[in-house]
Amino acid sequence: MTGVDKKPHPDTDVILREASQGLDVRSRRLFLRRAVGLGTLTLLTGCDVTDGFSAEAVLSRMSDFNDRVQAWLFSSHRLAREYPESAITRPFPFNSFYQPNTPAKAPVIDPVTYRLNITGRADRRDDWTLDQLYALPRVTQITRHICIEGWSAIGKWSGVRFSEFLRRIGADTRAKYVTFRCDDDYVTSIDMPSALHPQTQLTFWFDDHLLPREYGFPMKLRIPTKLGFKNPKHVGEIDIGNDYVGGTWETVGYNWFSGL
Ligand SMILES: Nc1nc2c(c(=O)[nH]1)N[C@H]1C(S)=C(S)[C@@H](COP(=O)(O)O)O[C@H]1N2
Ligand SMILES: [Mo]
Repeated sequence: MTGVDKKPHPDTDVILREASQGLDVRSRRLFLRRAVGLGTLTLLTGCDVTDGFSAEAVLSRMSDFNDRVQAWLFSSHRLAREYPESAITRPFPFNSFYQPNTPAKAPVIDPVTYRLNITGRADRRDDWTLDQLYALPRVTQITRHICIEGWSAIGKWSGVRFSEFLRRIGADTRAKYVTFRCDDDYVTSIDMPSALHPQTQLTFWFDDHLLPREYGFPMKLRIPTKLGFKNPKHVGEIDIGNDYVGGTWETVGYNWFSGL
């Protein structure tokens, strides 16, 4: 296998409760049964790998299966909970894939020369300057960020709805994936329904200030319906296409869908 730590998340109960919030009692029970079922399924298959086959191949097929089951179970209309200002976690935690895992190592990006590149299946693939991006219609959310490593925190993020941005660049929304390449060489990709989810946000402001360097300057994608590692910071290129690219953590075994 891959050495991915499978310890239960300390906030699991809170997260499941919030994900099922707003559903009637019947749907909530169904949701919880399915959520538990998915975990059990993975566990059973993990234990089943005893003969001939490569464990990695089986598990990666299992993970693909989970992705499809989850995409089917959790419609793109389910909303993550939003919180009041008083719930914001201060200071907000920092996390990175590079070592040492410290804000001092975060990439230094010049706001004047920075350009966002658009590649793949979009009609308008011109580069964007930060001033052009800052002029887009702005929305704000206060939501919980959940890291697979076992912590969560509530933050306030502002920017443009990603669905609105995709509309402006004439993205082919029938394409399967949106891939994000970041200026610290981090990569992740998401499915199109998640990209079009109303709370998925291209974020330029954090807690009413320009996104600080350590939290992803000049831009991150905020997806409150997905785990933290599916929220790329320092985004430099957005690619729309049908080829599965995976991502930095996905490649070492984190489940690609990782969300609702
Ligand atoms: N470019 C980039 N994006 C990234 C990461 C990273 O190392 N580089 N780490 C991911 C992980 S695992 C988490 S938990 C969050 C951390 O975001 P934060 O520093 O704002 O808490 O960013 C995600 N996006
Ligand atoms: Mo994370």
